[in-house]
Amino acid sequence: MKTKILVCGAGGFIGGHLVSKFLNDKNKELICVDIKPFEYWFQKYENTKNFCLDLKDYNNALKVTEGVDYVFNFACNMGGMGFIENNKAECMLSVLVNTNLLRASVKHKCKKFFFSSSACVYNASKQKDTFVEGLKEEDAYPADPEDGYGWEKLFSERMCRHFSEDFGLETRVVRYHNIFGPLGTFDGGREKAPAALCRKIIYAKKNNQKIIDVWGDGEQTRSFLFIDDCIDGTLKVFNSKESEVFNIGSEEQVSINQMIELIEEIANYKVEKNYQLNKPKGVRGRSSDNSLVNKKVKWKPNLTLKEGLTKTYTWIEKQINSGSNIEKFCQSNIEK
Ligand code: GKE
Repeated sequence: MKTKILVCGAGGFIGGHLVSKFLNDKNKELICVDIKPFEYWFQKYENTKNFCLDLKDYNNALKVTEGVDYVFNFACNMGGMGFIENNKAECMLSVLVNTNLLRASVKHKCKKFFFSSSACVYNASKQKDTFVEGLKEEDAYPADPEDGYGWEKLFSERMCRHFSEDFGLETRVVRYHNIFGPLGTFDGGREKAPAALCRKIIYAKKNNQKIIDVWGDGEQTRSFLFIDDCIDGTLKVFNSKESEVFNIGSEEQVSINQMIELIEEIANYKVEKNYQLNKPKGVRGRSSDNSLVNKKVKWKPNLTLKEGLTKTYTWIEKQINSGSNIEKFCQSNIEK
């Protein structure tokens, strides 16, 4: 008997990479779901069962979870700072997806449920300075997460915990810290800083422009995790016996200006920066503390930021140079 795995949000960035990782395993049957029409999926495969469905409808959640062993939920309405700061209600509506999937998983006696949470759950007071100490899992409480998106993630984390306690559904939850890499959004408003800044420098170099727009003063700090490390961490947590919430992030904290310098080196092109102080900036500083996940699950990232950015830059440059459809795709407004 094959193991039946449901990946929700399979047309998106992380979901798509997870499906691609599972593809060669002949013992797995993959069911892929996304709200986006198929032509907009980042990765779509012939030998998987693919559904374009809105999981905010409970009947759809019931339909796709039937007979499933493992559920991975990446489905949510999200994006970088430019998106989540201006679409708080939309972001919070993703709570329906997770609620429906949890209920349906209990009903169909699924064996394990994975929820993708975010570093946006962390208490704002721990993120007021640049180059902050890495956030430990316990720093999510007392609760003061990112408005909208972060509250939804924190609430859904707790719902997983209580479904586990009250209904015996085994759950795994991780908090992703700004995941980036190829086959992710790089234009259109949902893109995060690594892809956005690669894109801006690629366009500047192509068009011989000297100046790029940078949101904020460039001194704000973050850590960014490459997608391959994210998938590795996701599977290590999922397959482990540990059921607490874990960070999946990098501890290599840089300022946005420092990240731009790395991209300049990759591009072999220097730019001047037009700092846009009225654009969405988010927290002042954020990074991951991986001690817990390292100790309990033996996971840590492998790639440096520069290695990850090199792969990402190369992929985005290729998309832009080939006039690929993916740009159009990135601009698509998923839902109104
Ligand atoms: N998106 C973007 N685009 N950000 C820029 C740009 C730009 O062109 N230029 C500078 N920035 C700055 C933002 O102002 C922000 O201070 C920083 O880069 C990081 O922005 P981001 O990558 O969009 O998102 P955040 O790290 O602030 O927040 C993201 O956190 C993740 C979890 O760590 C969220 O948007 C979620 O996507 C996610 O949960």
